[in-house]
Formats: sequence, structure tokens, C-alpha cells
Amino acid sequence: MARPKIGLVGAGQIGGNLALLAAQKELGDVVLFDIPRAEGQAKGKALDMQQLSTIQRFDSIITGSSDYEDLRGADVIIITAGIPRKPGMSREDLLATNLKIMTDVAQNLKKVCPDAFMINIANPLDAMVYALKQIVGGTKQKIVGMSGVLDTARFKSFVSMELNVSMKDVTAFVLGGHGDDMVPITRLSTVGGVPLEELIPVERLAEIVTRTRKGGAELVKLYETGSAYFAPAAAAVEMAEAYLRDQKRVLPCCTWLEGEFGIDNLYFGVPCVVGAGGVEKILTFELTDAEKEAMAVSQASVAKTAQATGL
Ligand code: A3D
Repeated sequence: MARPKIGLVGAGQIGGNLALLAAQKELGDVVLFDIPRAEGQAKGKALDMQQLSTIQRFDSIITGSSDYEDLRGADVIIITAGIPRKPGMSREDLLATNLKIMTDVAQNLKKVCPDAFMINIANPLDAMVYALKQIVGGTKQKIVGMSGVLDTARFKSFVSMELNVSMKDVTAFVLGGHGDDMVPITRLSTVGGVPLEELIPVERLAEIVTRTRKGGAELVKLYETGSAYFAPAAAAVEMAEAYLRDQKRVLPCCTWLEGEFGIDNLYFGVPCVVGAGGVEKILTFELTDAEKEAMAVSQASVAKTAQATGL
């Protein structure tokens, strides 16, 4: 059987790490794509990693390209084309620039691989996934956004650091839009099965929630010239792996809602089962009044930005 083809649109900071992680896991052959102006970067990173493959001993082939034809028939596409934040910027500040880029990307992907499982990472996340879906068409199961896996990873890392316990034993998830009003569900988070709310005092847990919500900005401030790239790449590769290997993983994804959690016609972060069918199922559950309120705040800001795309 031929190896799956994984197209990475954007060969910048996240794109390079996506290529490395996907190839190290031997998820398939990787095409690292960028615009002609950045073709050298795409081809250079690909060649560098191909040489690395002989040391780390993986068989995936990594190539660089600025020709959409090389993405024809891709099984998975991960999009990072777009500018990242600089200190002081909100994700919404990226809308005008990144919408133009997404329009170009989506129109081309529609021609060469409309049936691929597409994971968007470009910000403002929820609105960009919406734009991608509107332009490519295709099914809602196959067009998703990566945000919840990263936001959850941030929350879990802060909890494991706080309690000095293995991150392997922290279970948590973060719902809602990928903005400062995302919704970590602390009530259902556990450490080795013990409810988190019994292990960390209320005020301290609130501080961890705030740090999670501002987790992206913390890294933008430290990096100064861009945003996070290691963990975002790992998060999207986890989603791609769940699809390619039909793992039926339960992952928080930005997906199209039609009434789930009382939210209609919006790309929003909720727990999903990801397997060979893409988003095969959304897991719904009863929220408390406080959680519903927090979700409504996040929903309102995501809806506002989605509307601002004019699509
Ligand atoms: P960066 O290193 O600048 O890479 C972006 C790449 O996109 C560059 O190589 C550009 O040349 C390329 N590009 C620009 N226009 C096009 C186009 N029309 N077609 C194809 N490629 C193009 O940025 P990055 O990798 O650090 O971040 C990429 C995006 O991810 C930004 O929008 C970030 O805000 C976003 N991001 C999202 C998260 C989430 O959790 C959702 C986390 C971190 C970053």
C-alpha cells in the first residue's frame, strides 16, 4: 500500500516542526509547501530533515514545494499559512491578513485535494476554519481546527507542574473558542482519578485557568518575534495520527456545531471522536450554569469574528 500523503501548507516555524514530528512517527510522506517567495525555506527544511532521517532511521520522505500540484490527492492537509502574533497583538488583529492568505490557500486546496482531512492552525483559529470550510466545501467531518488539544496540553502542563505529578496522570480538557475566554472544564479534570478541584485551592486553580487562557500570549512575549510552535505542531500531529490510524481518539477539536451544547452553525471547540471518518462523533454532556455562561461568552466572541470574515 502506498504511504499516506501529508501536505503541510506553510513551511514556517510550526510547518517545520509538523514535518519533523509527522515523519518521525512515519505517518506518511510529507510535502512541505510554501509560497514561491519562501520556496527555499520549504525545500531547505525538507532536505535537512531527509538527511536527519538516516540518523533517526525513519522511512518517510519529506519534500519541499511551492507548486500546489505536489499536494494533489493528499490524505491530510495541515494549514499554518498566515502571520503569527507579535507582542501586544490579539489573534483577532490577524484576521484581515490571514483571511486573504486563507482564501488563496483554500481555493487552491479545493482544486487539488478537496477530500483531504484538513486541520487548520492559522489564527484567528475558529474564524479561519470557518473560512476554509466555506471555500473548500466538503464535509464538516473532514474540516477541523486545532486549538483544544494545545489549550488542554497547556492546562495539563501547568497542573502537573503545580502538583509535581506526572503529566501522564493528569486528565483535563479545555472547550470553547481559541481565545482568552476559552473554557477549561476544571470540574471534570482529574489527577489519577482524583478530582482536581479537591487538590488545588479554588483561588490557585483560578490562577492556573487564567495562565492557560493567556498561554499563547505568554509565549508571544517570551519569543518576541512570533508565537509558539513546538506544542502547536505536536497537537495537530496527534489529530492527524488519530485520523490516519483510525484511533477513535477523544480530542477537543474545533468542529462545526449543529445544536450540540445548545450552539448552532458555528465552528467551536468541543470533545470529538477522531478516526478514519474524521470527526466521527461529538461527545456532549450537561454543563453547569457557570460553565454554560463561560461557553456563551466564548461563543459570542467566536461568532463575532466568524461574521467578520463576511463569508
Ligand atoms: P510563520 O513561521 O510565520 O510561518 C507561516 C508561513 O506561512 C510562512 O512560511 C509564510 O511564507 C507562509 N505563507 C504566507 N502566505 C502563504 C500562502 N498564501 N500560502 C502558503 N503559505 C503562506 O508562522 P508560524 O508557523 O509560527 O504560525 C503560523 C500560524 O499559526 C499563525 O497564524 C499563528 O498565529 C498560528 N498559531 C496558531 C496556534 C493555535 O493554537 C491555533 C498556535 C500557534 C500559532
